[in-house]
Amino acid sequence: MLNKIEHIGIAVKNLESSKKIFEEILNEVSYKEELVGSEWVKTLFIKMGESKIELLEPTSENSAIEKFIEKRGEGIHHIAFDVDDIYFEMERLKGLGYQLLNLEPKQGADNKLICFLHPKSSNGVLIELCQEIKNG
Ligand code: CMX
Repeated sequence: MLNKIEHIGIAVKNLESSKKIFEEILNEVSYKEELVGSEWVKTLFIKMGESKIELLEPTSENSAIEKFIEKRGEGIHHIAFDVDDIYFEMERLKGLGYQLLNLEPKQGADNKLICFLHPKSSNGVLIELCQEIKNG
């Protein structure tokens, strides 16, 4: 089941200056900064009700976020949906013909298993499925 919008990802050039902007707008202090080495990205999360805003700053020219900013500038990069069972949803969407970026879920930021759908198969919107990793 898809439960809610878990977060909206925003590509930024500089996490520090964007942190100030989004903390001011949301009137909320960020709760986590995390480097995701495998994705060449530094992330920062700010809570907003049941959802979050995730800021993403590229740490290398290999980063998809770097390519995105070069081509389109800073802005909304993806929408992430919280799911109960990411394996089930991946199979379901693959069966319907959607292009998954990975065959198995990957470890993402903020203690999540994640999988992206290619924006070409979803009207130009990059969609992330994410499932909280339950510890213990
Ligand atoms: N939204 C919509 N369209 C996008 C896009 C985005 N975020 N990023 C790229 N595109 C478009 C490109 O403009 C390009 O369009 P055209 O063919 O019309 O020029 C097309 O998609 C292909 O883009 P590409 O850069 O050539 O890239 P790939 O096909 O190799 O990339 C993509 C696939 C976009 C899904 C991937 O690069 C990506 O963004 N992956 C997600 C990475 C990410 O967000 N990691 C952070 C994870 C942190 C966490 O854990 O939360």
